[in-house]
Amino acid sequence: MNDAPAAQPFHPPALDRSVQGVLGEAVDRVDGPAKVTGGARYAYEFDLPGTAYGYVIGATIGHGRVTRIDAEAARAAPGVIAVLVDDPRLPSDTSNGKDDEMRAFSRDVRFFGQSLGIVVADSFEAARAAAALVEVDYAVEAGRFAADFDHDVEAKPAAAFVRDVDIGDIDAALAGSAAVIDSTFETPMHLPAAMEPHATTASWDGDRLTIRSSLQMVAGSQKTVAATLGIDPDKVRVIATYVGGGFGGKTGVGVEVVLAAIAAQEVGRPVKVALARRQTGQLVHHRSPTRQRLRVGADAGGRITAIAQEGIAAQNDWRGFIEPIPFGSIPLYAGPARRFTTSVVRVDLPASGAVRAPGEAIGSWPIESAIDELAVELGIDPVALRILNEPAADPTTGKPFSTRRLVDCYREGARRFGWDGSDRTPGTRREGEWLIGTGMAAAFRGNFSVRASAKVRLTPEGRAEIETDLPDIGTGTYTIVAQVAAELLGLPIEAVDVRLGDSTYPVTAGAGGSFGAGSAASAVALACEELIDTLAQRMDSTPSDMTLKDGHAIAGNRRVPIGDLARDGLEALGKTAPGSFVSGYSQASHGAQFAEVAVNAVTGEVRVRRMLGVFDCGRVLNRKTARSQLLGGMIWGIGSALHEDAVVDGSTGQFVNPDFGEYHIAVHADAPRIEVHFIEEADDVANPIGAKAVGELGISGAGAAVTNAIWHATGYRARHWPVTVDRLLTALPPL
Ligand code: MCN
Ligand code: MOS
Repeated sequence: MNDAPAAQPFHPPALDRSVQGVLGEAVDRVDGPAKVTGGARYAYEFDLPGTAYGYVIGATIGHGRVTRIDAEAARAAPGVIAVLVDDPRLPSDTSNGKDDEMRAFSRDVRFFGQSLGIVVADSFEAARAAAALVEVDYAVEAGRFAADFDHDVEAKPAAAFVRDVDIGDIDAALAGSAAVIDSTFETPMHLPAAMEPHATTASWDGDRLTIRSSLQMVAGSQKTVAATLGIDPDKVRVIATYVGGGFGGKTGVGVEVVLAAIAAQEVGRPVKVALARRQTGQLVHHRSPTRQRLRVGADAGGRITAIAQEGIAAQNDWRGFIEPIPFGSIPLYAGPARRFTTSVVRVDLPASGAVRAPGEAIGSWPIESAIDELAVELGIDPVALRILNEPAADPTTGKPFSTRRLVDCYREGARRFGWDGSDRTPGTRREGEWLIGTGMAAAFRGNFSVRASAKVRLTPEGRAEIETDLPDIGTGTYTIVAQVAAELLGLPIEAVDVRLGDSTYPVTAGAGGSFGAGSAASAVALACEELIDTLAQRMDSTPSDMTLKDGHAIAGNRRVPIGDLARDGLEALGKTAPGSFVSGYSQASHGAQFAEVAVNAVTGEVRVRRMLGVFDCGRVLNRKTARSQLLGGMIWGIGSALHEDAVVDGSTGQFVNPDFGEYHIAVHADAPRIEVHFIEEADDVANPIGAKAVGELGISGAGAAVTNAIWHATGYRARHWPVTVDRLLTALPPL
């Protein structure tokens, strides 16, 4: 295999020749039956012989020092096997040199709930009960438990993933503009709140560790666990066969994974650890709160003259991540004067980190609100204003777009939704008590080209077996990987077996950044290309003269079962890597979001009545699972606009509402009729299979469409998410 990144986009020719007809189709999830019948086993469901249960002991102050720990009562509690808190043999620093939330036994408390150790018992309940008996005294120190956006703002933080943009003279351009918007927005903390708990079963066989865990990234997690424990990565096997959601919160490994491994070694038995729901607020990263100032200027005709998005995020002193607030805005609109900045304020809280669509999920709201405000100011239809300011090339870097069908998304969306942008006067449509409004916004998510590899094996039985370490976190990986192989090798989908999420399988970058599907599907396609070459040789033919269909190879007048051609078991390893050409392009997924809301003029209750999105995400691998991804994102958009708000107690640094009882997300009753449509154009720059990001696209712009619709219904311009009744009620027009 040639590992050098290609200098030209490579489009596997088999993609254009294949006739099986499954790729892109709305194929049911191949793992669906296992999931609904309970056959799919998740990390906490492995019952290895002798398994013990661990419970993380959390600090009950937000900042300070532990002065005394007394675990005697806990050790004497029923069912307790061990309490690991004050044993000199324990590693003194598991922070890995950089991640303080990985500190398992530290006496320096940096945030509420930080691990002080672990109780191991013969049941979860016994471990949890005993953890409550551990006596801890503290020297409490004052902490910064709220993001103070007015003081000590650090510009250009070194860790920022998007570099600041400063082109032209913003102030002068705004001063000379016919219309100017200058608005400030605040977004709260969001929790990734995956349904499956953060859970791990750890077991040792001699010096070999196996971690069965709920993780988005297998190879990366293997490295982190090994580095944290100071052992060779080859001695660590990570298995994540089924993952019940992660939403960014499982992109790294949490301290409970390391604690499970240490505890299993200590007690000489497998140990399972799951975080209780309330612990996830403390031991899993959250989406940073932000303040964002938007300034946009335009000439009288509506052409943007200046655009600035200046954001401030919050982060603790150690985590090397800064919410990339303007990431998606940078390439979005034309305009000569441009300024996009990310600053940070420091807090004494658990880390903020990547939560579904870091950057766009919260950055898309202010910019899409400001564009809506500008349209009102100019008296131009917001759809027309966006089309008018659609750039021909990346307006910041000048690079060509790989593929960009945003204008088609606007037009198709407006047509299907029945958008009428002619009268945007707010508060004019009423149905009894209800004020009705419509709103729209752009959706965009930067697309990443990353490395991935996958093995495809053809068996004498005419089946294909695929292995890759990319997990399926609810996205549909099992299904799309099977579809690619079935399509290219001409096999019924039932003849493909997919094995995922194991560090013994070929490496991918994991399920993150919405790069999982495109990269892994490309690796599978490249492996299939190689197998097709061999099959063609064995048919004394060429790939272009051979047809693969329904388990047979057909060339000339011969039709041979593929299993017969693979009698010795054919195998190929496909590897994709971003070509050297990738850096010459600006690439993203796009979309247009439309929403209709009804706001009760008496109570302030908001009901989203319908939503519609049209999306450009390159080749669609599976219309059903892609649609589900976009639906899920759009529903999160509703939750962002109306419900989600993680609250921290300003006196203790404790999350007040980290469980599903109190952290309100959009649920079924909040999700209206939602339509998803695609504008499909394969993007050969993105990756060989031409598939762009889907997982994080649907959330982008969705909340903005909702709040723009609320403005149209009521005249209330939201400046704080979520738009709760108390915020809206005082701003409603008179009855
Ligand atoms: N897909 C498609 N056509 C494409 C791209 C994707 O049909 N061109 C479909 C496939 O079904 C694929 C899925 O969309 O499995 C997601 O693909 P992709 O956009 O590549 O995203 P990843 O596989 O990298 O998954 C991670 C992504 C991220 S970063 C977050 S956060 C997120 C998301 O997916 N978390 C999720 N969607 C989630 N969905 C569920 N159910 N649970 C989560 O935790
Ligand atoms: Mo997604 S936040 O990149 O896991």
